[in-house]
Amino acid sequence: MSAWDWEAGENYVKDMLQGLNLRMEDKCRRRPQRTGFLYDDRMTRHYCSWNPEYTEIPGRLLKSYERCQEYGLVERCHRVQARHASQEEMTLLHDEELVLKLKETASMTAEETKRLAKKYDYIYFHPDVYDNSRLALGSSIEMVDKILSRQVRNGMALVRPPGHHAMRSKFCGYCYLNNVATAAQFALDNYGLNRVLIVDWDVHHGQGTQYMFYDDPRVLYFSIHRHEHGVEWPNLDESEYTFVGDGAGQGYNVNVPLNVHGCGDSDYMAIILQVLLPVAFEFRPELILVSAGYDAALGCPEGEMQVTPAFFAHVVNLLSPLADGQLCLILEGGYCLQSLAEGVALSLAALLGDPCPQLAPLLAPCSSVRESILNCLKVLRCYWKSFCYQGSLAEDNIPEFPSLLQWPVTVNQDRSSRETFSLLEPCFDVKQEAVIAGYVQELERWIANLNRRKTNNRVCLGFHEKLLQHRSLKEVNHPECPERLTSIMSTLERWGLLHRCILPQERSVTEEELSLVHSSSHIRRMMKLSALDEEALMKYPGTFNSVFVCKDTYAAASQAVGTVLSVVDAVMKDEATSGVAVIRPPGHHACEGHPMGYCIFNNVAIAAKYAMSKFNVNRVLYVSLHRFDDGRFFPYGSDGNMGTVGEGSGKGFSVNIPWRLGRMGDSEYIAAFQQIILPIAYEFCPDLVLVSAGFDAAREDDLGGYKLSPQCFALMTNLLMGLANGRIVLALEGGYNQEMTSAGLCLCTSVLLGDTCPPLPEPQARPSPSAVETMTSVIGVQKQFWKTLCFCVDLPDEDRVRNIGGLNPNKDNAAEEGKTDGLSQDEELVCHTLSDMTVRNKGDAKGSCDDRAKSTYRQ
Ligand code: Q9C
Ligand code: ZN
Repeated sequence: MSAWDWEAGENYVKDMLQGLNLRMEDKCRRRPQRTGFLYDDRMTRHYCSWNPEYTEIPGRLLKSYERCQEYGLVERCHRVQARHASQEEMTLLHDEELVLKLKETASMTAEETKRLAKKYDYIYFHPDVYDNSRLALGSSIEMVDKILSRQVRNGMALVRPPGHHAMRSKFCGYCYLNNVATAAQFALDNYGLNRVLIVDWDVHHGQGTQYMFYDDPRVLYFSIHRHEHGVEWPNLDESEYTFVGDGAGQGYNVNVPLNVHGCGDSDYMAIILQVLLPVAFEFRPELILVSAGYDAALGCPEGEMQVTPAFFAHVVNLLSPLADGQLCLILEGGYCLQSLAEGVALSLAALLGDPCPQLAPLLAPCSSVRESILNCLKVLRCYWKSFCYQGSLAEDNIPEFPSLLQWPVTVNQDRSSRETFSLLEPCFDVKQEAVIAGYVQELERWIANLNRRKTNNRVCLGFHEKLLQHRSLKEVNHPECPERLTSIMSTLERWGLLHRCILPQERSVTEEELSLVHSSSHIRRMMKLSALDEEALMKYPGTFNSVFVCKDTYAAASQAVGTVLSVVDAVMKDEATSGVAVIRPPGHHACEGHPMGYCIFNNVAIAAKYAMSKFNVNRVLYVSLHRFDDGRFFPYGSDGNMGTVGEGSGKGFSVNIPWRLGRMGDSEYIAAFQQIILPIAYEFCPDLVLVSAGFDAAREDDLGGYKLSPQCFALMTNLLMGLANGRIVLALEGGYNQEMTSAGLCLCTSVLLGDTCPPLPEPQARPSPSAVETMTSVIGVQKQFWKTLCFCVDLPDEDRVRNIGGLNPNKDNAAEEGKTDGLSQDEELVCHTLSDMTVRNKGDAKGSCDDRAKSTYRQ
């Protein structure tokens, strides 16, 4: 629906809600969704007999499997049986001759295979290579089949040999048959899929996979790889960012070449947030295949990178709301046994929905990676409308990175050295050996310090009858009514979510706890309400802005605080992974000395101070997305503007995203998460995430006037779940359309319980121009505090890019018209309304403050 038509809109919303209800009620009848896991020790048989130590060794599979068992993950998975690929499957993407040749190697002598191997780049043969290649390929297809036939939600296949370097008629780089590419083709052919995303996080460029779908828009290939301007293997021009696809496939091949080694989580996360997520959300894949190599991980001699094993779990979490959760990891490279095994195990844990181990506070990406990212955006922004945060560079301006005005220059490799048999050469020199030894030490420390957070219960859900007693005496139909909570509770029950949660210890709140935020005069005044008669109560709040009270107001408001504190207790004591407080009155407008905007006590602010004093964490980051309309929307004035960034030592720890002009929807909120909230949050590295979970930005909410879908709230929750080791607590704030609020909060709870994030009802559109302007202005204000916000720079415009060198001259048809539906639909101002979803994060002292000072761009 491009233009909002209220009548169609209402029907649409009804249908959507009905669909949601059916889906959710159906879901609780079904068995919980499982994670598929495939390991078969037959695939450990082959090795390089000329150099048995040589990197691609059987121990890779064994160690990975052992680590998954040590973490108790294997028994939680649904075991999928390995199987051989059929002849037909092997030739889906490969020449028959190639398959035949591979088959023949099984009966060749060692001398014969050695001669054959010399014709290829980094290839050895072994009598079992053919059988294992068939097993690896068949197993990859089998896992995809299990996922697409909905027998499992997602899965991981531990296979050898790897596949992504294998080409139609050439073996390459330890790969014989291309497992991931063939599995994608299988999905297209057998399930009629139209959109498959391949994420290749192996440190090498999966050129085999790239070639297979280079002109096919149904398969989006995304790869981050070591390149060093072509000096690094496989030394191909085609690994450059300028290779964006051909014909109908233009824009559907995304290469992010790394031109330095030593890249770590900060570099990789910048690529994920700036390049992968925008494209992936816009593409809306029906299936995600991951070429899951772990050779970018700390300690791997092939990659010489420094990605921590936990990073891969975060990528799994960030991708999991897409494709209805259908995510399939297929092993590729990874040659440091410890970091490989750890990376595999933590990825599998993430597929199972375990909280992601916390990453160290992110720094700015190094300048070379920043340059690579900007070069990618330069060539991709004509295909993907999500890339809209970079302006266009004036003709006579020199960019920070001159390469933005140049075509990439690939260092020409002397390929003559390849004539000798590559597998007999050492893979790295003495100097590199020392570096890697250092990385391995660091890795060992990292693994020793890792404590995987394990709780038996996923969600602690707080609610109390007393919360229903607060009500407006004057307006029976006041939107902030007790039915808001009863409607939520009954939906939780109907959707089968309630019994899956644990309940917190019942508790009230002490005056001391209230005074963490509020003045004693305010507390006393609220206490004394119970002594007033009805007439006095009706008149009472006259002096306050949008406040009503009754004689039970104090009881309810203090119970609301008590409930959220008890949920925080449960989460901080690891009795539950995360929490939800179904509470009212809401809190986030309440000030130190007075109530405001339906709020009596500030639930979330008290929870933040409480967690600081009781659990010894001492920094709070406040992030708020809200309707602002230049100060003309409640609560008015400039406090909510983007220039309000905190004071004193708190400077930079308040982040306001003040929307103006038009009705914001899913696209704008998702964009703000990708562009602003996630980078800042990963840089801040909170130990607890508190969400002021208001649902009045949802569509059909008369007070908010925005149009978010309930699904979008679940998505935002899912994106935040990677932070703080999964310690996230949602506290209800506004939300005055009861159906929307119930659906929204229940979907959030469902996601916290480990269910798949429901798909968004509409495709991602380009965020409205006013939202883009707001976001770039916010980034402009905040970038002095947060080093990860370093991508709002001007890029050469399309004509200029085209003139630089011959990139796809006929790409115009691929660029789609952007949807710009924000401006035309300015809403009337609605007074005395609340509309926002705020996020408050809390972190500890040893966090990033010092680091941030140091974190200018690394070399
Ligand atoms: N120093 C996979 O990861 N080694 N294949 C190049 C350059 C070849 C990698 C050594 C690496 C092949 C699946
Ligand atoms: Zn690799």
